[in-house]
Amino acid sequence: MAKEVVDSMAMKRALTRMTYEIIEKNKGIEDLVIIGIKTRGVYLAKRIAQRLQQLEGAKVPVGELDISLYRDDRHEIDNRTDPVVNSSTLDFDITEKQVILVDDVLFTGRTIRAALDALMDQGRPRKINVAVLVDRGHRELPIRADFVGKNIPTALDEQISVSVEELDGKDTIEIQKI
Ligand code: 3GP
Ligand code: 5GP
Ligand code: MG
Repeated sequence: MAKEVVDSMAMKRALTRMTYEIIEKNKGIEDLVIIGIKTRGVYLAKRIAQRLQQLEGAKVPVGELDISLYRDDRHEIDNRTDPVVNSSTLDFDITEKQVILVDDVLFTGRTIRAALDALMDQGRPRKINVAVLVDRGHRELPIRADFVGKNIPTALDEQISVSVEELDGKDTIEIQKI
């Protein structure tokens, strides 16, 4: 049974707070680019970019990375397989930029590691920061997020389900046993 742990208002507030933190930490939005990890990370990246524009009055480039678990015969989520980057839509150069990498859930850290690899192949950013809506713990690599919406400690047999208005018709974060 799914239990709602974050409702629509709380999710919006968390994204707004993260946006303020990004502005503060980067001392403005100059040279900032935002890259979302598909699928839901992209919608969250776009929301942060919208808020940055409202608050600072300037457009920030938004790109997408498609990362999936590297196995053709995969029918269900298998965290024993390392993620790889499938495709990316970055129509801007990241050299010397301050990159904010956005994902919905941070778990083992393997997705972020794959994303960092892919970004490094594309140029030399001045700095990369990680923003996630949910940190559910259980890291397997020395990776952490710089901006966190909610820390939600989980058991390994629990799953976090993030819904976004654009895709799922609602903004919520739920937790359930699998
Ligand atoms: P997302 O693409 O919007 O992030 O990985 C495919 C989808 O499955 C993801 O959606 C994610 O929300 C969901 N998912 C739920 N639990 C897990 C998990 O433990 N590992 C991975 N990789 N994805 C999960
Ligand atoms: P990691 O690579 O850190 O183990 O997992 C991060 C990626 O897997 C994220 O893109 C996220 O979508 C997905 N993921 C891992 N655990 C969960 C979870 O409990 N819920 C959801 N929604 N996604 C998860
Ligand atoms: Mg994701």
